[in-house]
Amino acid sequence: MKISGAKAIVECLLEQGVDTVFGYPGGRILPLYDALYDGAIRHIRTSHEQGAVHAADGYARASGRVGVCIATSGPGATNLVTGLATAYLDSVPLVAITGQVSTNLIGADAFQEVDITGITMPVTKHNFLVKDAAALPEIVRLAFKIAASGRPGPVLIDIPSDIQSTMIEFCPEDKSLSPIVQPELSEKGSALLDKATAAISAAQRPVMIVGGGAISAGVYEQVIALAEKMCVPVVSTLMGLGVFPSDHPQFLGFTGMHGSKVANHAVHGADVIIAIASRFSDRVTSNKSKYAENKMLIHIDVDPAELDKNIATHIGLAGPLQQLLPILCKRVQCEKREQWWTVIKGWQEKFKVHHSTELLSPQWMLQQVSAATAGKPVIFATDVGQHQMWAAQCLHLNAPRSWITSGGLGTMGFGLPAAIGAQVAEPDKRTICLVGDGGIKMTGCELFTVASENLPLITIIVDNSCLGMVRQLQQLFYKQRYSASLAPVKMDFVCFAKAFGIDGSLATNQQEFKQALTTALASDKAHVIVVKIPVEDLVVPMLAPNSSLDTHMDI
Ligand SMILES: Cc1ncc(C[n+]2csc(CCOP(=O)(O)OP(=O)(O)O)c2C)c(N)n1
Repeated sequence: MKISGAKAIVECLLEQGVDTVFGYPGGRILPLYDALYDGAIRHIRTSHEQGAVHAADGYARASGRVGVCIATSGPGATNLVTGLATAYLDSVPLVAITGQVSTNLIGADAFQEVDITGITMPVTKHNFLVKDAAALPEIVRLAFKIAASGRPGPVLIDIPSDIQSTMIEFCPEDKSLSPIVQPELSEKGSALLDKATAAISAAQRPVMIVGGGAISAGVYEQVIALAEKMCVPVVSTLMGLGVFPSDHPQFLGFTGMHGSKVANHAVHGADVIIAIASRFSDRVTSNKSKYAENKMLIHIDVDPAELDKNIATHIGLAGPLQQLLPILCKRVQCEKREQWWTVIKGWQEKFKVHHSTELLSPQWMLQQVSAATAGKPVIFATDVGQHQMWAAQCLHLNAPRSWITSGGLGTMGFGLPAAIGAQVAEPDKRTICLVGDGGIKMTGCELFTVASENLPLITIIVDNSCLGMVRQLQQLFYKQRYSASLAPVKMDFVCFAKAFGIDGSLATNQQEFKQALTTALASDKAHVIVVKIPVEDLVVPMLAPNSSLDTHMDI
C-alpha cells in the first residue's frame, strides 16, 4: 500500500496504541497535521510547545504508556527542549516528533531551521533525523521501542517536510521481529543476589529505599512483598512516592533534603541500605561521604550505568526488576528486627510533627485535600517549589502513578501541563494540580487547554506572593536579601481563571478553603482554587547543603 510519509506516521502511531497526541502546528509539520485531520488520533493543541511536551510527559507518568508530542521546526522544536530534559532526568518514555525544513535546505540556515537532533542529543535517550522516507515507519517503531524499553526515556524524531510528503510503500508492523526478550539471570547475577541475601540476613539495621524506577518497572507488589518479608523500614525518594502506601506501617516517608526526620535518621543509622531503582541523587544523599559511612550499600537498578555512578556500592545488581526482586524475595529470610524497630519507633515519637489546626497553613490544606480524596481515584501533579515539598511531605499517596512531579530537573512550569496530560490519560481519575504563584505564571496559559478540552482538572494555586523556595534559601543563606524573589504586584488568579472561562475560588481562611474544595470536587468541571498563605512559611525539615542526614537545620 502506497501512502504519504505523514500518513505512515499516523499508521505507526495507531500500531503503537497511541490514542492521544499533544502538539502545536507550524509550516514544516503541516503534512503530518493534514494526516491527523482525519481524526483517527485525538490531537490536543496546547498553548505552547512546552505545554505539549509536559502534557505528553504527564500522560506517560500517569498511564505508563508512551507519551507523544508534536512541534514544528525551529522555535517549535526548541520549545520542547526543557520538557525533553525534564523527561530525560526522570526516565519518562516520550516520543517527540518535530518537523524540519525540507532535505534540500538542511544546512542552508533556512527559515525556521534548527539542528534539533544536535541540540537535544544530551537530553534524549536517542534521536533521529529522517533522511530516507522509506525508513520512516521503521524509525517510528524503533523510537517507541527505545523510549519504553530498559530504562525509559524521551526519543525525538526530526522529519523534514518533504519526507512527510513523499509517497512510500507501507507494510504493517511485523510484531514477530526482534521482540524484547528478558535475559536469563546470569551465574554472576545469581551469586550477587546470594551475596545481597547474606548481607540482608546479617544486617542489624537495614533500610530499603524505593526510587522512581520502581514505578517505571511496575514492580509495586514485588517491592512491598520484599519489604514485608524482610520486615525492614522503608523510605522513598521524591520520585518513588506512591509505590509504598503512605499508611503502611513500615513506611517512614520520603528521604533527602526536605524528607522526614525519621526517614533521614533511619537511613543515617542503617547498617545496610537496599536501594531499589534509586540513583542516589545529591538531593537524596546530601553529603555523599557521610552518607556512605559505616554502611553497606546494595543497589538494584535496570540501568548498569547507574551502579557506582553517584556513590560506590558494595553490591550492585543491574537487570530487570521484574526478574530480580522476586528471586531476592524468595531467598531472603523472614526477620522481625525488633530492636531496630524499637529505635525507629523512638524516632517516630521524638520527631512527631504538630501542625497548627487553626490557620490556613499549607500542611492543614494538604491534609484536607488528602482527607477529601481518600479512597477515591486521584492523581496529584505538582509544580516546583515549596508547595511541591509540602505536598510530598503531607499528601497521603497510596497508589503508584498517583504522584507526578519533576524530580530530576525541577522544572517550574511543569505542573499544570503535566496535570493536563494525566487527566487526559486517566479520565476516570480526578487530577489535582498543585502549583505556586510563580509557576502558574510560567505555563498558566495552559488553562486555555483545560478549557478547550473541557477537562475536570482542579488547580490549587498556593499563593504566597513570592518565589517561595528561592525566598526561603535567601532567608537562610543570603542574610534575608530577597533579590528578585518577592512579587511587586499581586495577581488576581481567580480573575485569571475566569478569563479562560474556568470557575475560581479564593481561600483566605480554613472555612473558605473547605467550601472551595467541596465545590470543586462536587463539580465535573475545571476549578481553580487560590489559597493565600503567609510569605514567611518555610519548608521544614531541611538539611543544609552537603550536611549529614542526621543534622537537620534548626528552623
Ligand atoms: C524553570 C525554572 N526556573 C527557575 C527555577 C528555580 N526555582 C525553584 S523553586 C522556585 C520558586 C517557585 O516559586 P512558586 O512557583 O511561587 O512556588 P513556591 O516555592 O512559592 O511554592 C524557583 C524560582 C526552577 N526550578 N525552574
